[in-house]
Amino acid sequence: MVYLDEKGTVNPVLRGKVGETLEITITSGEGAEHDIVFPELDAKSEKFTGKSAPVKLLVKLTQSGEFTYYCSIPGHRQIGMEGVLEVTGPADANAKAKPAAPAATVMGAATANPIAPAAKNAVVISQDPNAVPQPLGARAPTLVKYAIETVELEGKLDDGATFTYWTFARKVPGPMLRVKKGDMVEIKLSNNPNSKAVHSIDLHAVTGGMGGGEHTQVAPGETKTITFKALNPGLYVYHCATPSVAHHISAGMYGLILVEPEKGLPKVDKEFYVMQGDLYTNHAFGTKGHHEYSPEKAADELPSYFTFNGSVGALTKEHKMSAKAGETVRVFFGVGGPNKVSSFHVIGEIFDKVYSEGATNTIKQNVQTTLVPAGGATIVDFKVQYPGKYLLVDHALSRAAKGGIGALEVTGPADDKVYKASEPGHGNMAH
Ligand SMILES: [Cu+2]
Repeated sequence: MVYLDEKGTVNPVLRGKVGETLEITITSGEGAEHDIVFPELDAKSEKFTGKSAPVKLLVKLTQSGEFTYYCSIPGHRQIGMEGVLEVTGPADANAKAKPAAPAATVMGAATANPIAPAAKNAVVISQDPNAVPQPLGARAPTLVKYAIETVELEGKLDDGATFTYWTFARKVPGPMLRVKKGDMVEIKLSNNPNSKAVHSIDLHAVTGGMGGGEHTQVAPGETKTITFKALNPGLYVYHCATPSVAHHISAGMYGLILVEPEKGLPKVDKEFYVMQGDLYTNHAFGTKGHHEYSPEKAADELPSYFTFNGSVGALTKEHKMSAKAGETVRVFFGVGGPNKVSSFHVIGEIFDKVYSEGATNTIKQNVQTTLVPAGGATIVDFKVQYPGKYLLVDHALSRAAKGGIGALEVTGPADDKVYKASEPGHGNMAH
């Protein structure tokens, strides 16, 4: 991505003299959202897309020197949208006064961080953990087709808080895909015409083509298709692979694809779909109002939120995970990230089996906590033998207070040969 002037010069050097005002008229030649900023001169255009009217920006040349201009949409500067403005002439007296202390104080006050009101049209984006496709059974390899739309929308982040999510099919995580080893899998990716960014899909189950990321970069309103052979069984993460990739993933663009081994997985009574994400917003955890993505916090890897299935309370209030005592339970658990690994644990339970890192051919038994990498997954199986509330957590437990918690409700008779207490519990560790 680059800036072009009317002669077609890439990222042209702009020139002016101190005291002049530079007028820039700018449009977009493609679908994604852009802007132009001159941070050293306090000038910033409105954001625009291919559908916007041309945007005008006036830049007051208050001091001489060489200044940078670039697109402030995360990732765009890094992939080419950057140029230079040269200002010549005597330094202006007013401009010199600017860095003085009183002015700087006023600037500081003006750039406090007020939050916009929560988006009124915000929708529930959290994926239902029960939305697991049926096991495929013993069948011959076949052609499996998926059509997925990427959608940007205002979503509920927490009580009274909203966030601009980027999604696969309007949910976080995106739909769980389930195929069999040997299948040919067709992925048709469409980007909603109302999107502002380009999106794509990279599935870790794919061999070649950067997992699909190389050939699925779709501008708003576009559709692209890839087909791959599911060569290796296992549980794999998929995610958007458009720069800045960390932004697209953090904003919700991840999901899981299960490639069943030939004979499938052993049968269980209940299967669930859960994914952890670290979310970087421009306000602290718990602030009511509308949050936007913060590239600065992402660069420092300091998440304001941790989520299980996209939002705070997704698996404690929005959706129910339940089972009966005596049933066998399986959790397909993945970490979208983008950055933080998970020490996945269920409070009051032991994993009877763990398919570490989503590998279906090696099984560990009797595991308390299992490590799941960013961009990785695991399958855990356990039999629930006692009623109550079982909390799903990342055992880096500060994260539970930032939203990273879920609950599995087990009903049925209490077997005092399994567990016995002298006093009734309060059962309310999840807020
Ligand atoms: Cu994307």
